[in-house]
Formats: sequence, C-alpha cells, structure tokens
Amino acid sequence: MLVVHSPLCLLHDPPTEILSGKPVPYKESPDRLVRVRNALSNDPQRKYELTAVDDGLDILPDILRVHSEDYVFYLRRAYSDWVEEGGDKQGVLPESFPHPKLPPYKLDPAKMSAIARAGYYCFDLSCPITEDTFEAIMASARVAVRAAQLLVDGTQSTAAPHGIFALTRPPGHHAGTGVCGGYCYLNNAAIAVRCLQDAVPSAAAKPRVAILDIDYHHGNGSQEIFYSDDSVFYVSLHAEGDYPYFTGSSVEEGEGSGVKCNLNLPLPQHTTGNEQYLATLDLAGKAISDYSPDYLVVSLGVDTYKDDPICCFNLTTPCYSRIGARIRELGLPTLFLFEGGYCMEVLGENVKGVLDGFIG
Ligand code: Q9C
Ligand code: ZN
Repeated sequence: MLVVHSPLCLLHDPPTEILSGKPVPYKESPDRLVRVRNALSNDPQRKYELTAVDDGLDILPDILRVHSEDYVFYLRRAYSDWVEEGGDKQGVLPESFPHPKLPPYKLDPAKMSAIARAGYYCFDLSCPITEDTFEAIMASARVAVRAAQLLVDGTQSTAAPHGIFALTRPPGHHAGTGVCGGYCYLNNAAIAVRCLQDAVPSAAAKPRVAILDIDYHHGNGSQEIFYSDDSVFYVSLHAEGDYPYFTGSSVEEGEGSGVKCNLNLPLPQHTTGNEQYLATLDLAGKAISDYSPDYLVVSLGVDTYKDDPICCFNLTTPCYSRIGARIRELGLPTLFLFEGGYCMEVLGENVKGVLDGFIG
C-alpha cells in the first residue's frame, strides 16, 4: 500500500493547549506522525511503500474548493499579525468568540485586531497558530491531495479494492469552511473528496464519495462542509456528549438536497467496546453500500483506543484489523487519512492494524 507523507508536517509543534481550563503539553504532537511512519516502514513484510509528496505542489486551488478565501488568507497571516500586535511568541490563541446569542456581527474581520480575528476564525482553545503552523497545515493538505490523485490513477488499473494512506498531520475533520478547532486547520478529508470528484473533468457524472469517520470525536467540520451536498455521504461513529459537544446527534441528517446524506451514529462513553463498535460499523457500512459511492474516504482516528489519554471508548488493539477488514468488504477504492489518536505507545500499531486488515 502506498503511504503519502511530508516531513514538513512535523513543523507544527505548539508547546501547550488549554484542556479542561488548564494549560497542558500539546497532545497533537509531531511525534504522533513519527510513530505511525515508523510502524509502517518497519513492517516485516514490507507491505507499505512510503512516498514523500513534492513540496512544490501548488494546492491552493484545491483548498479553495473547500475553505473560504478570507479564512485561508487569515491562516497565512495570523502569526505575523499577532506578533506585530505584541502577541506572545508561543502563538495565536483566541480569547473571545462571536457567540450565536450575541448578534449582530457587522464588523469586518479584515479590520479587526489580530486577537479578535483569532476568535472569529476559531471555535476553541486547542488550535494555536505558531510561526510554522501554516507551512505544516499546507503540507498536510498537500499529502491529502497527492494521495487522492494517486488513488484515481491506481483505480483505473486494478481490479482488487485499492487503498492509499495519506499520513496527514495536523488532522482535519474538525475544521469547517471558515473555522479551525480541535487541532484541525484545513479539512484534509474534504479537500481530498473534492480532488476525487474533480480528477476527471470530462466524466459524464460527478463521482459520488462517502466519508466514513471513525475518529472518536464527531467530525463537525466535515459535516458542515457537506451538509447540503448530495454528492457526498458523511457517516460518523463517535462518542455521544463528548468534544466537540454541540454536534453529532442522530437527528442531524443533512439539509436541502443533502437530506439523508449525513448519518451520525453516536455511541456511549465508557462502555463502548469492540463488539458494539463493530456492530455499529456494520450499520455505517450498510448505509455506505446503499449510497453506492465511487470512492470511500476514511477519516482514520485511533483515539477510540481504551487507554487514549483524552477519550473514553474501550477498543483494544486486535479490533483495529477487524475494522480494516470490514472497510475492505465495502469493495471501494479507499483513501485513508490520519486524524486523531493520542496514546503514543500503540498509535503506530493501531493505525497499522486498520491498514493491515484492509490489505487482508
Ligand atoms: N476534554 C482530534 O482528535 N480537546 N481532535 C478536547 C476534551 C480537543 C480532538 C478536550 C480535542 C480535539 C482530531
Ligand atoms: Zn479525535
């Protein structure tokens, strides 16, 4: 299996985040990427072929099919504007947000102070923007774009279900059209979806894509981006009532022409183990098959693991290859993208488990 990565993804390395009101060491560390990369490259059967993306690949047009131009421009300028204003060198962090209960909001974000803009374009306290953040998030999106291109190329020539892994980091599924949060700045999965759909401009019909989000957390950004789009089916298994707290209910089923193209499958915190998880994954698989997509994009988080430091499901390591095997049974060209997972000791093993299970 091809694994697309970029060393530039390691650059984003904020010292701290605010967790339960307290500054703590940043959980979404560059070491996460190293762990996964090492687990895959040390595979005794050498099943994984690591390929570094060309850092010169211009992906701005691909990003702008998902994110608003003002948001991307904000991300690019946020750190320098912040420092110029006298902000801490540790990075941009908001302090006040435009709460929905306090409208109207008539001010132009372009004319706001850097700290005001930070709140305008972010929804929580886990997305500091450091000097190197923009370069890393662009590299992460570049990995997603390149992996999507390679999947399209490979799908034209193979009979067996084809899979590629995009080693994206920082992750993406919490990032919306114009907002960052939850360690996510650019929605790598959404950017990849649009690349898959636009890869063959002459195609008679626009390819349909299903996103299977198996990160522990609800992918509120992915849901928002595709909420009224019937060409993308989003299905998520996630913890009910945990972060990001305000989305992920089963009544959120899409709107307009996207009605019934969004499926949330919340699961209980603390008690969800392997068997309940796999049974729910089967429901997601059934819904994906009913949608009959041309491609599958998997938001692959392994923060469902029993000892994850910020999550509370009870999955064990052998479950991950069973998850991968069920994804393969869908028989679709599949693009896996890395999302969450914070238990460093088993992170590589668990991600590799899913991919091993898919390969069979
Ligand atoms: N008490 C991903 O897994 N902080 N993002 C959570 C919980 C942010 C997780 C606080 C967690 C974001 C991609
Ligand atoms: Zn997560």
